[in-house]
Amino acid sequence: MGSRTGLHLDYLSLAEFEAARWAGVMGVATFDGSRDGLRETGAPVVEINTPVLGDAPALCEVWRTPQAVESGQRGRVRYARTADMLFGCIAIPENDNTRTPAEGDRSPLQDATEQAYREILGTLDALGFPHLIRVWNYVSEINLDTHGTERYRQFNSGRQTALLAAGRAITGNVSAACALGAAAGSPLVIYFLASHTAPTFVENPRQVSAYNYPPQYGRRTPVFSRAAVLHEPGSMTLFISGTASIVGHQTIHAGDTAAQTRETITNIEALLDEANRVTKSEEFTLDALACKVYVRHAADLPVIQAELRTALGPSSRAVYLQAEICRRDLLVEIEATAMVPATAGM
Ligand code: 3EB
Repeated sequence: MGSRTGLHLDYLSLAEFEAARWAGVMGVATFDGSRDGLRETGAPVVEINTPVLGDAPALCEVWRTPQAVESGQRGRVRYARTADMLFGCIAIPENDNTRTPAEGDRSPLQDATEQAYREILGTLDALGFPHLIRVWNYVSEINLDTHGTERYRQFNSGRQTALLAAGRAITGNVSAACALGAAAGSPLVIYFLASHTAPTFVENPRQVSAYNYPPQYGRRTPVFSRAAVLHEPGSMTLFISGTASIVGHQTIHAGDTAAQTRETITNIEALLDEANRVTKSEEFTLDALACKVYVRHAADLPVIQAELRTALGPSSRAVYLQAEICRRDLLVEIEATAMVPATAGM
């Protein structure tokens, strides 16, 4: 999906990707270890361990641009850049997570997260792309308690600490994001898009901003915006963060997968309305979305698929991955991207 002038996103099978044009690829994410043969693009390939569900074998998430692309590496960050945009990724193995922690010890995940974000933010500074638009975070065993706290909270600590150390905001103008589980033993994997020009960040009027969550969800808040709009000449891209069945700051419909899916779609509709309002556009609609759906229990796939097809229509674009979600009571999380013509005057 995408305009001729701006960023493009496609979800393709490996065969489709190999048949498609290679020019203009900024980055590729793969989800089930099917990256063989992708290496020689020059663009970064992100390997994420979240099994693909349904009938989409060897799924590739492909980010393309009509602009000239140059790829490179800085520290452990592999990247591809155009004149306006940066795609990058980093994978950091965690050390010795089985070691019995000493009192007050920092966890290996907190360290890995902090290091990853320091390298990412350092790369943005060095290459001159100050605006982090969208970040995808994959954390193995995200719901496991170690070192006295859940690993998602350890991740939040590391992320917030690194942002503060870099002198960056931890509320307000912060990137859209998602944070999901990945198979045990996977490294911490993070990929991102950044830009020269400031995006517009969007919050959901139905939800407390995540960066303002009360302390019951962890001493260090999750730092992300509910959505971000990238403005390019002739096009806009809306990045909707991982969205779930949360109203206010509370999970609702615990145990009911269908109701959680419907509530999540209601949250996404609220974000579309809000994105249209702040960009003075009418273009952001449910049928413009390409959705990536994270399913906690693979057996819930048919229920979630049925709800999504009802809400989005038969032509809806959605890919499904099995992943743990960062609250134990959440059964489904949906992220989405929409590329639409630019609004005059924005
Ligand atoms: C939520 O709304 C669900 O920590 O980066 C969604 C999107 C969630 C991003 C993150 C977490 C993150 O709080 C979880």
